[in-house]
Amino acid sequence: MSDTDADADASPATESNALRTPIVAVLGHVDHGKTTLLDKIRGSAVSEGEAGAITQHIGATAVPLETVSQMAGSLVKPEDFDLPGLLFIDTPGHHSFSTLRSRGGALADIAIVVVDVNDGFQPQTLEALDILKRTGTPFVVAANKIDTTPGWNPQDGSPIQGSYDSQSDSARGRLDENLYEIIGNLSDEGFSADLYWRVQNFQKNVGVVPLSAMTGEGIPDLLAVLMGLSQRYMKEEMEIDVSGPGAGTVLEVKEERGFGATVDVVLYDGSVREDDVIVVGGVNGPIVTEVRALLQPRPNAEIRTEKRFDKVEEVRAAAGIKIAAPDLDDAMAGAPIRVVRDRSEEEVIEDVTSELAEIEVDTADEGVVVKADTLGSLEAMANALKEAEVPILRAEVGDVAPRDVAVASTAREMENKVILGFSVDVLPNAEDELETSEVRLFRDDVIYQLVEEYEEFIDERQRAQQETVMDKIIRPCRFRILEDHVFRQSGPAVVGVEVMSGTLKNNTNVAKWEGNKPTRVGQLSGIQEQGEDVSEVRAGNRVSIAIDGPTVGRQIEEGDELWTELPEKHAKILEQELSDEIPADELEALTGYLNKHRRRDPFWGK
Ligand SMILES: Nc1nc2c(ncn2[C@@H]2O[C@H](COP(=O)(O)OP(=O)(O)OP(=O)(O)O)[C@@H](O)[C@H]2O)c(=O)[nH]1
Ligand SMILES: [Mg+2]
Repeated sequence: MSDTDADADASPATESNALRTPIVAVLGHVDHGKTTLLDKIRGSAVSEGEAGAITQHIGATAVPLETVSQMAGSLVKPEDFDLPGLLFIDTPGHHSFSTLRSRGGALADIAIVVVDVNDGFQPQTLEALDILKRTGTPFVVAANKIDTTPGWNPQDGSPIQGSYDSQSDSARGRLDENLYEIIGNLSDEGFSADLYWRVQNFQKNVGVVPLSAMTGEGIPDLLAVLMGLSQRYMKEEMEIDVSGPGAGTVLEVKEERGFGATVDVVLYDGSVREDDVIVVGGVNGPIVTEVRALLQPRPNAEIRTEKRFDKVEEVRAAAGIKIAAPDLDDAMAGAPIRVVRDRSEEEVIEDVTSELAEIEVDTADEGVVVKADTLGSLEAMANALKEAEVPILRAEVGDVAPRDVAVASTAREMENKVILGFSVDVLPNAEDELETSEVRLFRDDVIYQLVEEYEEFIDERQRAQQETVMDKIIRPCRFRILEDHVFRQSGPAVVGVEVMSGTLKNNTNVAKWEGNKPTRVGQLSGIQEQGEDVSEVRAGNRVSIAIDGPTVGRQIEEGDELWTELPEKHAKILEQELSDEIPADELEALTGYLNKHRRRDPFWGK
């Protein structure tokens, strides 16, 4: 440890045992209490300082074993553990957690899914569970805000058993009801779950820990479960070569006074030292640079909000660390970062490139433009769009730039002249371009909402298009001249008819089938229903109509079956595009008309 200075001892991972800190991701729906829970554990007030109390970026906090055992009291005895503590990753509830990758897997070793006991499962709860399922990450559920149960008698900082014992039967009953609802919801999602003290095997079953991030009751239990789980099932995975070249994931790219662009990183393997050459995934490919300064947040401090960093010479996994180095402006949140050290630079660049390639999105020749704030969210967007069968022309990390507008405007179809922006800003000059182009921009901070907004736009457009088509198109109709209902022979002929199928409209051409051919007999010039002029009449009704052209007894007769004459093009559109939109009787008229034509010409209207 000769090259480690005194400052670095603040890192929980500097002991020679080479067991790294487990990485614990805190996930859950907006406002369910993730940041407050971490605040309670680390003794800070990050949540209160957040704009609108909403977490915008992923953060990291190293909590040493001593702090954990202080909080957990008798439930966590430091001598029972040889893990150095826990590294907590806070995530924004409105954001997808898949930002957190490491070498193709999940960055977190373990997760806490925070669920508000009163609010229950919400969209981001499900999103979090989906990702945990996909990545096979073990997790516990923190059933938070138990103090809001009506009639609750708070027991600050107490283990849950003591807290339970101090409640009235009715308060306990209410809480139990909510807890069983959560257990039921978990089982609906395919997880076998129970209250944590009933769980024997945490690898098979999900433990639910009732707690309050506000009063701290139940938090000792949560910490005991996390420590127990890590120590028991993950010790092997925690054994790393702490002096090997570091590997990590970029959480955020930030300007820091005096340093320029810096990256906040979660280091999950090896170590990083001052003057190490590093390779970082960037918007325009891997960036090779040299570490100028390693800035470590103090223990129990959130890297996201910390103002005072200790400058250190070396950091060992697992840790949250701010790295200052030249040329980091184009670094990408969510991208890999690797220390070169005794390997060849090419080899490490290759490593980073292939990891970036894993996340690359399938693109098509025609599709929408996607922008997202991090690689992980870009990947999540791409997955969501694939599921919704929306093709992507180009997908990139970064704010909406003029170039994106230019690319989107080259699309042929209006529905592809679109930019979908997830958690990104619009650069001022792109704003101007958007105003003068046909390109539409959709922006949101929730992936599924962004996809939904776009789908609504598509539906709306299709509906509008169909309506204009329907307005312009001639619709099929079959009708019959009634016996003894001839009111005028000709000029125009006025007869009583019954509409058999479809809708009869004024000003349409009337045809009669003779042999295999329709003959136009004239044009409808008036419809009267019970003495009133109408412009159309539905199947099943009897009306009198005036037809310009024919004479009754010559071109038409009592009892004749007549049809609205359909242009071939209209018949084709009706059959191929609108057959789901028109009523059954009209479809029958259409089929009848087509069949008659096709007896002569099988390809008519095709
Ligand atoms: N009564 C009570 N309120 C709580 C508890 N935990 C959190 N809150 C409150 O719930 C609100 C949201 O808490 P946060 O910790 O910011 O929630 P979050 O999950 O981090 O939210 P995002 O970061 O936006 O996803 C705040 O007003 C907290 O004070 C709890 O256990 N009891
Ligand atoms: Mg938060």
